[in-house]
Amino acid sequence: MKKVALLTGITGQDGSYLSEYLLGKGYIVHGIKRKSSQFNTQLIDNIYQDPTIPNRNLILHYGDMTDSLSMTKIIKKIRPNEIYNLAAQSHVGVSFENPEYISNVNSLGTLRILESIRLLNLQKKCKFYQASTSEMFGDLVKKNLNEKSNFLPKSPYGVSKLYAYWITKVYRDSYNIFACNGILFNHESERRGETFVTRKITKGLAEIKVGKRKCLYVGNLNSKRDWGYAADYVKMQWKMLQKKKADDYVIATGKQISVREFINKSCNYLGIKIGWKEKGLKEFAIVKSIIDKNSNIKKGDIIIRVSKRYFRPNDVDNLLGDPSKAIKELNWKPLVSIDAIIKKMIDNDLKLL
Ligand code: NAP
Ligand code: F7E
Repeated sequence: MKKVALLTGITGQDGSYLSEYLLGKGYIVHGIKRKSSQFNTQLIDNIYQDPTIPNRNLILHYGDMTDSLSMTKIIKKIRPNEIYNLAAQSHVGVSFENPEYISNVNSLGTLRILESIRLLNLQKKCKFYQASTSEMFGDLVKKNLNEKSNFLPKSPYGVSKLYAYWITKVYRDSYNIFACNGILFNHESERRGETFVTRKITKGLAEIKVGKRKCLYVGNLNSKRDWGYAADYVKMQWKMLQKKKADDYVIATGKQISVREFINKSCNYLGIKIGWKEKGLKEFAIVKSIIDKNSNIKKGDIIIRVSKRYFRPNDVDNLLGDPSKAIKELNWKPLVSIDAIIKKMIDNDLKLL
């Protein structure tokens, strides 16, 4: 019998990679998508329209994390072996603008699924994965963060995800549901949303390179992140649910760089040598030389500026994970370096242009 998986957030970065991975493993994959005014399935169209994948193996349902009736109805109909709860309002900056909605989706949405598993008596049949996040840590602890570190979230997003993390543990301990938290540090890819800083940089610099844009405006350049590759990380989401015992795992690379270094590396890959001038909100990057003489950029062009608009009321500016437990117990190690991620993202953004 084929295993049946249900993915919330199937239209997002991780949902698209995980569905490909599960289909490759022979799963029947069901995904929940929101009704939107425009098509929102771009990231899964390749598999949805793939003639080699039988229609019955990838099935989409309309639903919403804020609507318990729709969620319960789908779970009752499908009776999945595994649920991957990837849906979220996932932008930390935006969570300061709509904290109530983000909590409804991220916190109560998780509770709604766990309650459905319990009320439908699926405890023995259905395993549950919760997409937890390094944002729950905040940045007060400067050393490598692991499963035993304290949580000190600094944004409505971080707090909403901390509720989801704890309610997952509470349902595991109280009702014997096989429920795991994957505490994933930032992971990026060609499919990353365009408002997250890495994709904003790779896409923005690609546009500058081909003459479609003059300058890119960013926020906190000093913020450091432990950036990994999304297609690599989703495999760990599956692996957690294959263990004998449900547990929580940090997935990270154990290395970090700043936003400024990410820009330097990206420019380097594009053959643009830049220098940084001034400090704080006045800081900018100026072109010192370019390898490609046919490029639209000239020496002396200012291609990056800082804008107050992209600062958050409160930012986590130092995140570094310790993935030792996952390396040991899930038999894993991060495979894709930050330089390789930048190359993949820029090559893709140039191709799209
Ligand atoms: P993403 O690209 O932003 O995808 C989020 C998904 O959630 C999209 O499919 C989105 O649908 C869906 N969604 C949002 N609101 C919804 C609602 N009310 N009802 C139903 N679906 C809704 O995020 P991602 O990068 O793939 O991340 C996957 C999960 O991991 C998220 O929970 C995120 O918080 C968490 N996480 C991400 C990272 C990271 O670095 N990427 C790290 C740690 C944890 P639409 O397409 O309709 O918007
Ligand atoms: O910001 C700084 C910003 O929005 C990274 C989500 O997937 O990972 C992600 O959250 C850093 C922050 O990701 C800009 O202030 C500077 O310090 O790319 P980001 P995030 O906030 O780390 C975690 C693990 C998740 O769980 C989330 O779902 O970069 N930064 N300038 C900027 N950030 C943005 N977005 N735009 C800028 O212009």
